[in-house]
Order: sequence, then C-alpha cells, then structure tokens
Amino acid sequence: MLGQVRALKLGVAVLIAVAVTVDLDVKVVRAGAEAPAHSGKIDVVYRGHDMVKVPRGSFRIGSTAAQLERALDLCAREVGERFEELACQSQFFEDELTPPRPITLFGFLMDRFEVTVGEYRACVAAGGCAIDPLLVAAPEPAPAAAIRDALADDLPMVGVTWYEAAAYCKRAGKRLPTEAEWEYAARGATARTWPFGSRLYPTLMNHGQIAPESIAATQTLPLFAVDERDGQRYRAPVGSYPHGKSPFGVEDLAGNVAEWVSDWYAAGGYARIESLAPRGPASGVFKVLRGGSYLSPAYRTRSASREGLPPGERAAWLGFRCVRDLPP
Ligand SMILES: [Ca+2]
Ligand SMILES: [Ca+2]
Repeated sequence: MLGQVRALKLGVAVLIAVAVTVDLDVKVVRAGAEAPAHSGKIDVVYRGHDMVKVPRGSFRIGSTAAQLERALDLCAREVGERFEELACQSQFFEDELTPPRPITLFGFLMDRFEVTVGEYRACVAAGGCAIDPLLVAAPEPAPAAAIRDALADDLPMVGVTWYEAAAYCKRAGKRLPTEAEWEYAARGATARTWPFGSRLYPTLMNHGQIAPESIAATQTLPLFAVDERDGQRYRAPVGSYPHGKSPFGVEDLAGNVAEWVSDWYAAGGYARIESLAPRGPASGVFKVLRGGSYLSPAYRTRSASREGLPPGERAAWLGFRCVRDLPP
C-alpha cells in the first residue's frame, strides 16, 4: 500500500513537471525566431568553488509527528480547500517520519551554492562533462529575453540527469551528497524546518506556489506555478538569498532549483536507515531530490521534504551541488 501511495505522490510530481513543460514548449517555439540558435561556442567561466564546512555531528533526520502535523497544516493552507483532500494526505508525508535513533555523520565540505551554468560549462569545455544539458537547458518557462539568459553563468545549472550530476561532481574530485548529509547541512543539529529556521519567511528563498484557481480551473490536480513575491520568477543567480542560508552557511538549500542527492529513494521511509553515515538503499527506481524549486509551494521547500524522479530525467527546475569528505 505504501508503495502505491508513494508512486502516486511521485506521479503527481511528474505530472506537474509535464504540465509545466507543455506550457514551455509553446513559449519556446514562439521565442525561437528571436533567440539566436546555440552556436556551439563554449566560453570558459569558472565562478564559485566556495565550499562550506559541515562538521561531524548528529541530528534527528525527518519529521516528528508534531512536525508532520504542521507540514499538513501548511499544505492545506497553500493548496486550498479544493485540493486539500487530494494533496495533503498524511500518508504522502509519512516517508519523512523520524526514525527512533539520531543519525551521526562524518564531517564534510559542501558547495556553498548550487552548481552554476558557468561551472558546468567549464567542465564541458575541459572535456569532462556531457554537453547535452547545455543544449537542452534553454527550454525554461520564460519569455524570450529570459530564455536568452537561461545559460547565464551565475544561474544554477539545470536539465542534468542524475548521472550527469554525479559525473560532474566526480570530475571535480567531489561527489553528490547523501540524502542525510543534504538534510543535516540544511537543518543543523536542531533539525529546523527550513535552513533559516522553523518559522516560515517566504522572502528568504526563491519558491513557487500553487497555481491560482483561474489557471488551474480545468485541472484535477493542483498545478505548481512561479511566485514573484520573493523577487524572482524563475531561477535566481546563486547566492541571491544570503539571509536564507543554513546554520552552516550553505545557501539556496530551500528552493531556487531542487537538487539531486546520491541516494535511491527508500519506499519504506527511514524504517531501515543506518545510524552512522547512511547511504540509502543499494538499488531503487527513483533517485531522491531535495529542497524544492522556484515552482514549489513552501510546504515542498521544507528541508525534510522528499521527492524522487528516475535518474535519467531532466527538468528545468532541477540541479545539484557536490560535497567532499573532510580528512578524518
Ligand atoms: Ca520565486
Ligand atoms: Ca536549491
């Protein structure tokens, strides 16, 4: 039963992505005449390299029963009466349930920002990364001018499969974070709800919203949409929300682009999670993504919220960052 429920939740995420993509295709076609075709020329710009230390420590991964209740309340407020029963069932959130024991992690360094287009482009130019994401990253839900800027160096890289993200990190002498490392880096030892604390400050992150009824009138599922009230319609240049940083100083963990992590999605939640440096199941169907994006309402930007996609998928709202082990 739980497997079916999870498949539904993941299916909802995929359907939402598809709905947005359809919208995009229309706009991209219209913009095609104005926007120059990709020339194939690669400019080498390498920005960033900043990494932040996350020292060895322990925390309670996931959500307690009380935290789940608050998450359901937030879901109901954002989704509204029409979709509450469909989208805010407690079983959709139970994969977050906190296991009985705390998790202990070894220290690591984490990229301060999401990997940028400039960084990824440099890896392609050096022969270390697949060019495909640079060619497909442009179809973003944006007007023509924004599409021309879709490959700006300081925007987070998107349109990467899990395999391409993992290959980038490996080439950089790093790796994708585990799901537990990502969540610890976002929440700290006290397991706050968002990187900036347990009270919601919507202007401290680049998030989205549930599409207004007028847009979603014919839909049977809630649609995710952009929300400009935080100052950004689509992707924001990395580091645009410094006050939303995590207790360790890692930025944009809530929203902007969702982030691939290394773990396979565990259908049984944290029931079998190891207590020391867990790495997730040995195999699976979905890879986990974390943090939500510029299309996510706030309840999906909570740092305990878990989503999954097949590792070969690409999305205009999905990127990644890397980590490196600290010497023992
Ligand atoms: Ca936004
Ligand atoms: Ca993010």
